Amino acid sequence: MELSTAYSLPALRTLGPSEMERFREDGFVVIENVLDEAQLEALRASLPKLFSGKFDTGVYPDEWYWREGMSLPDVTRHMANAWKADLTVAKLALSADIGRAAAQLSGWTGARLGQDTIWWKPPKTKAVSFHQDSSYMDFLDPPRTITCWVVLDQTHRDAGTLEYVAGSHRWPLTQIPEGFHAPEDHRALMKRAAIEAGELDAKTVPIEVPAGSCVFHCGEIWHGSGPNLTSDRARRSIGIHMVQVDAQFSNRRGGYIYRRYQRTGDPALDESYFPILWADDGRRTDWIEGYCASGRRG
Ligand SMILES: O=C(O)CCC(=O)C(=O)O
Ligand SMILES: [Fe+2]
Repeated sequence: MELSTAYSLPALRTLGPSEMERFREDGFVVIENVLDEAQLEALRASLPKLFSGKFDTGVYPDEWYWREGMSLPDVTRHMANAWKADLTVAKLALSADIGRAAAQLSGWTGARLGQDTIWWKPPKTKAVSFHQDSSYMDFLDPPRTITCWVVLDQTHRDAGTLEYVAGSHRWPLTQIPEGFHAPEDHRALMKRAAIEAGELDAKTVPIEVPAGSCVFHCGEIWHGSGPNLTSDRARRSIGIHMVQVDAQFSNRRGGYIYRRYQRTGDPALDESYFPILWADDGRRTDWIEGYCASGRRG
């Protein structure tokens, strides 16, 4: 295991026609045995550190929704772009192997990190509403994303695992949902979208996989997660949301957080904020390895 560089994940280097086919048909594909136990332990240890505001780099994540002593105890703990704060999350989120697999599955020439998201559901916590990740990508052209959902605990249908509607990536794209956290019925928006898509028999697939698995899903697929009904299982995961290497800021509205990183009069994505993980011409943002080792970006 390399401690001071972005994670090397060889299991993601061997995706073949059957994984491509699953991803194209279902909109998601499960790859098991990607992270080893040491990597998982290190990532699990970062979560309580981050949510108590202990940041390796001294820099805040871009989004931080749950705080000890301030937030409701029974909602999912959620944070975005923890890679800017925590060097262990950075080693995962900036992995070239995740970027290469994402580009391969999407048919892109390369992948940048759009953002990372932490999802921590302790026992007896509430659901996350079904949604399509691409609804949040309005601020980019093309408005597309692919997610690598990294599983830190063995998942279980009663412990609020992620659920997909296979094939729902072919339904129309909807607007950003309201009431994302702790909805009454986490599947309600998906059911409405299913009716609009003329899909009368939409079935959800609960993902039950071992810790260390990665699930890649395309930005258009409907997914969400139910409450953690158990009293003894944590459900922790990290989403790595990637965008096409040559994506640019769009002329549309949207992106109330990430558009702050747009330079005036310039639609280009800056590698300081949207680093290139992998590209078929060999490009990879040059400060990544140094940053993972020391927290410095050059
Ligand atoms: O982990 C969850 O419950 C939600 C994950 C998700 O929506 C994502 O990674 O895109
Ligand atoms: Fe999502």
